[in-house]
Amino acid sequence: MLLMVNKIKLLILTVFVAAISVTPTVIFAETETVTLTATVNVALALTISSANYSFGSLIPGSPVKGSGGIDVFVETSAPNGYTLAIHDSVGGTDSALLHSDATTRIADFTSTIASPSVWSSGTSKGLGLTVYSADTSKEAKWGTGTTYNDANNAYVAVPQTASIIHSSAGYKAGIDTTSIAFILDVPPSQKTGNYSGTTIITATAVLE
Ligand SMILES: [Ca+2]
Repeated sequence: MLLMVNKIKLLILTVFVAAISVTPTVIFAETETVTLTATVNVALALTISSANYSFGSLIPGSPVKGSGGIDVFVETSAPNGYTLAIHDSVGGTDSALLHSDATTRIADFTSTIASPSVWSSGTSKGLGLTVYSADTSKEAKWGTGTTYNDANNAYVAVPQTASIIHSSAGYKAGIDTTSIAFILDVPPSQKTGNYSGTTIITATAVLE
């Protein structure tokens, strides 16, 4: 009898275990969120439409302006825009244009960046620079010209050390373009021959 009771208990236990095994499994799930952060530092890219500016042949007294201006392209994330500066690293009133004798130079135009002046054909002499177009706020001092050879352009000497010729304020999402051009005339006494030289354009991001 006792054995029978135990068998019954065993049977009950077996049924009970089987009942647990068919209970659906409970699935637990949790989520976590990953927050991404990054800081982009200020960058600036400067390119120009042409690295050469040829005046060709010049007859003293008849100014020449080359065959087109140079577009200066600046792309920057700077919150307050950028400035454009120019210099020639040549002291005194000399321009970058140096004779192949390595001694004789063509003079700078007389007006300074602080106060550009319109070219007086036949009277004005030297190498002059103008800013004739700007996507952002061309300064009024550069005159009302809109093309590289516009008679309403106002010109300056290229200084020895970098000086700002244009300020482009504010952030821009794309490329900002400023256009510059040169003019050249010399006195009748200017030594004949070939002259060449370089000027340097600098774009500087304005952070604050
Ligand atoms: Ca100069």
